[in-house]
Amino acid sequence: MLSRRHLLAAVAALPGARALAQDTVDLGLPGGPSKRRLTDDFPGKRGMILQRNTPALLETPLTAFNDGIITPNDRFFVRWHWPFPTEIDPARFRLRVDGHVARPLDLTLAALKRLPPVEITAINQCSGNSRGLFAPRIAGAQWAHGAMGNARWTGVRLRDVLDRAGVRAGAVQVRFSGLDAPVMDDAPDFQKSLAVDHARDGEVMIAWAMNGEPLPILNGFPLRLVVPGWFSTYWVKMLDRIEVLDKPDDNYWMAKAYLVPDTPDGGIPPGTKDFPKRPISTMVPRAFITSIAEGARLPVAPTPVGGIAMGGDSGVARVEVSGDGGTTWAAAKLGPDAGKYSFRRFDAVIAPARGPTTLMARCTNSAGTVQPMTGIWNPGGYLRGQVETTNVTFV
Ligand SMILES: Nc1nc2c(c(=O)[nH]1)N[C@H]1C(S)=C(S)[C@@H](COP(=O)(O)O)O[C@H]1N2
Ligand SMILES: [Mo]
Repeated sequence: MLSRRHLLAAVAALPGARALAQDTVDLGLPGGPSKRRLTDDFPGKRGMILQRNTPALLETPLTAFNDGIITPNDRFFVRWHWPFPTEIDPARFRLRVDGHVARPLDLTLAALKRLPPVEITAINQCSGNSRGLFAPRIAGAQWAHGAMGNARWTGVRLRDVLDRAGVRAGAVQVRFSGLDAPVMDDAPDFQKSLAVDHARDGEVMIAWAMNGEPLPILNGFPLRLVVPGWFSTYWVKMLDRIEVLDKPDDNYWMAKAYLVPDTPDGGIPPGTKDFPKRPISTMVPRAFITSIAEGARLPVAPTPVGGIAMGGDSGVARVEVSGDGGTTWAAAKLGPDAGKYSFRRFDAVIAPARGPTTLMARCTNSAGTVQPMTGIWNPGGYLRGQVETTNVTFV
C-alpha cells in the first residue's frame, strides 16, 4: 500500500490535480457554502482564502499559524470596507492632525519618523473573526478563524503626535480616518474614535512597519493605527487624518456599527430585539489547535497537539489541552513570551483512545479569564471566545 505521503506526491504529479487538491479549502461553516478558493492574485499575498475580491477580503488559512507566532506579511489577512488607493506617493503623503488642538499639523512621513520609535508585537483580529461559525447564521463576512494575525509593529506613540499638536482642555475623543473612500456619496466614510485617555496611553501607536518591512498596501501603507488588545476595527489603515473631538463621535461606524450587547460576555439570545449596546472594545482569550486539521485520521499513539493562544487584552497565563472532548485536561507547555498582546505557542502530547474524538485547547489569560465551553451569540457575530473543537479519528 502507498503511504499517505506517497499518495500526495503521486496526486501532485498529475496535471491539474494539484490545483484541485491545493487551491480550495473547506472552512467547515455550518450555515452556508463552505468551500473557498486559495489565491495568489493579490500583490504581496500568497495562499490566501478568497472571501471577496473588491474591496479585498482575504483570510489566512489556519495551517499558516502553525509555522510560528508571527504571521508573515504575505499571509496576513486583509479587510476593507471601501475601495482604497493602490498607489501612494510617500513623498507627497501627509498625516493631518487637527480639531480640538493648539497647533494643527500636516506631518510628512519623514517628520513623523523623527519622533522616538517604538515597537510592539500585537494581534490584529477582526471583530467578526469566526463569524461564519455562528449559528444561527449572521450576515457579514463569513470568516472562519483566519481573520487575525500577529505582527511586530514599528512606529511612534500616538501620544507623542498628539502632544506635538497640543490637545486642548475639553477634548473627549480622538477620531481616525484613512485614504479609502465610499463609492456612493451618501455612504459613511470609515472613521473610528478612541477616548482621549486611551489615545494618550502610550501603547496606542501609529505604525509604518510590520515585521520589519513597510506596511503592505493591503494592510494600510504608509501608516496605520495599532491599538493593542483591541479589535482591529479601531486599527485604521492608510491613516491620513487624526481629529481631536470635544464631543463624543456620533458617526455611523461608532454609533451604529460595531456595537455589542451590553451584557457581561457580549452575548444575547438570538432574536432578541431592543437591548442596550456598547461599542466593541477589548479582545477575549482564545486558543486554536493548528498542528492537526479537522477530520484528520491519526494512528493510536502519543500524539503532539500544538497551536497558538491569545490572552485578549492581557497575556496568556495557561493553556490546557483535552484529547477526549473536554472530559480530562492537561497543561500544555507554553512557548516564548513575546509580550502580552502577542500569540503564544502551546504544545502538549495526548494519549488517545481508538475511535472518533474531539480535541480542544483552552486558554486562561493573566487576568484570570478562562475560555467558556459554550459560545455566545449576538447580531454582529462578534466576540467569539468559546473553546474551539477539532474533530479527529484515531485508527
Ligand atoms: N482605512 C481603513 N482601515 C481599516 C478598515 C477599513 O475598512 N478602512 N477596516 C478595519 C477592519 S474592520 C479590520 S478587520 C482591519 C483589517 O486589517 P488588515 O486588513 O490589515 O488585516 O482593518 C481595520 N482598519
Ligand atoms: Mo473587521
